[in-house]
Amino acid sequence: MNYEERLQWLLAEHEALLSRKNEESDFYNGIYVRYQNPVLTAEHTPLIWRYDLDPVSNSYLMERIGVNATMNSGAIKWQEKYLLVVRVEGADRKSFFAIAESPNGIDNFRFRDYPIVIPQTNDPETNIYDMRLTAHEDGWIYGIFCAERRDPAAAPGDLSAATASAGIARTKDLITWERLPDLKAPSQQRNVVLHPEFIDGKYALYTRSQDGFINPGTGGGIGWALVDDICHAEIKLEKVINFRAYHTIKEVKNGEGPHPIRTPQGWLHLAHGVRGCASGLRYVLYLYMTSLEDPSEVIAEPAGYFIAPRGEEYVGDVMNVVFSNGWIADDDGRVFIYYASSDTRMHVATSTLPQLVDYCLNTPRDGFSSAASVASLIRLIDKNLKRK
Ligand code: BGC
Ligand code: BMA
Repeated sequence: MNYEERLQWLLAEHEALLSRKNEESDFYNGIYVRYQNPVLTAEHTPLIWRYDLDPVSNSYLMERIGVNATMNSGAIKWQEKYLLVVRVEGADRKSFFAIAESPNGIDNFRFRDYPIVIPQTNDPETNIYDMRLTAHEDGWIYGIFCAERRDPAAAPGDLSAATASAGIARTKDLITWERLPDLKAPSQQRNVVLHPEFIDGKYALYTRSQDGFINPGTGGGIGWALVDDICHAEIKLEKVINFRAYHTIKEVKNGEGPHPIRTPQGWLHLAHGVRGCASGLRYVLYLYMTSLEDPSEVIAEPAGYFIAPRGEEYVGDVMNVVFSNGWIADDDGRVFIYYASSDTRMHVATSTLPQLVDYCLNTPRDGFSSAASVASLIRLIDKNLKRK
């Protein structure tokens, strides 16, 4: 093939991938529907990002800028489209944000031509990732993300020690972003999420304090903090609202996913839980609910995970991981849950608010022992066997 033939082939393959229809998979649990194809992969990124399409300067039609992964995406419905603020990770390991939009939320996601330019503070970070979007009642759309820097206290030969803090940006049009100062906090913070409503006239943040870059240490779980001024956000008082616990799916770490969704029965939350095993850390997703009167008070939490890796989802750059920082509650009650598998690609699962609330309110809670799990199981078996 000559240059022109190869280019035409490349364009046709790319278009076929982007316009491929996504069908429901045969996975069934009655709680949510999984789809056959990922909604975004590195191959979905535009060819104009990766190739120099000038036959003179790129006669081999080579990739000039490699993309490694499309993962942990924030989500929002915007002008009748389902929009993801995707964490795109380059072959150079730097992450950045780019918007991909779809007419139906399950397929035909297309990236805009340009990535998002996030202005830097006067302490520029090395890497940014995992944006949570919140259309706040103050009229702005906020994006809170992790801003990572080399640990200033690292020994000269230690090129891994890092610090995580919460970067804050806001926009009104999802095109131009204003950067606010990073969240001031007594500890490192990676998973910070803005609650969509004012609480007692203040901004409310879900937090996850951590003693070190990886280790939550004494950090007990997902926290809650009220902030007076989002333009100079500072955590003064942080209380833990969703605790880690021994021998659960969130023994090692947990963190809020996207912001919770208001339902008549309470705020519906999606979070990730992490446990250690011989092959490393295992990341799964779980749901819990908090009260409408006090969003920091947990009122329901099913035992165990809601989504865990399955099939090809296990495989990727960081194996055995599902992670979510974006979901969309549609006007008709449908919920689109966007999750990444193994830090590599994006998927969607769909459900409805009544189903997810039913799941939260009627799935047995964790009894924290094998004996308690057996007791729950026997209660269900008894109930089923007593039916005529
Ligand atoms: C990576 C994140 C990861 C974090 C903690 C960062 O350098 O980019 O994906 O969650 O380290 O392991
Ligand atoms: C982190 C997260 C994600 C990532 C996960 C697994 O701590 O913040 O960025 O998906 O680890 O690598």
